[in-house]
Amino acid sequence: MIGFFISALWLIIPAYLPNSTAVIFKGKKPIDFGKRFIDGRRILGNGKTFRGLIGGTLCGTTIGVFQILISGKLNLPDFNGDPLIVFTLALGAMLGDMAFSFIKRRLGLDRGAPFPLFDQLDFVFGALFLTYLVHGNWFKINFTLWKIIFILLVTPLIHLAVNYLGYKIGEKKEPW
Ligand code: CTP
Ligand code: MG
Ligand code: K
Repeated sequence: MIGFFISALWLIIPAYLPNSTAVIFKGKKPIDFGKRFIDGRRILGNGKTFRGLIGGTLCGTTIGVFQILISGKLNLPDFNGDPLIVFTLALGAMLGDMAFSFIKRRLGLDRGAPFPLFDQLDFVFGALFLTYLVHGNWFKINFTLWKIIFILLVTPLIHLAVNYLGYKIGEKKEPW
């Protein structure tokens, strides 16, 4: 039982890390180049920068490769020993985060405005979706329905705790 919880969290770590490290890597150049959408609002907003995207993806991939290396010793999922799988999880996380910034702007929510549950889960949706698309076989074997449900339930709690920490140490403007 405990193995189920630990392996579920283990599988999603390469997607967790990009989100928290993007805050630390935050850059200046916004991915939407400051451009506006047809509704007159920013496409993504100043909270999505190239540095954040690249730094977050690299950090997620790095920890994933490290996980691959130690997975055998710990008897945990080994991502097929494939760095592309952990890269996909990390990149998917950042793309999911961007996708929901796009949706937030369309809903008229300013950068940083809270969008409860979606702020906490956008990167998980993105990571799972992209990995399902690109590595479908591996995904179906490793992300069972119960693991996905567990991840969706526990992630908002972990996310809030980590962001609160980031807020406290001054890296984040809002505690969400
Ligand atoms: N960040 C970044 N580049 C990214 C993602 C995040 O630079 N691709 C940095 C930004 O400084 C951002 C912070 O990480 O403000 C926190 O990320 P997030 O909460 O996702 O962004 P918000 O500022 O809340 O913007 P949005 O309303 O668009 O989600
Ligand atoms: Mg936010
Ligand atoms: K977000």
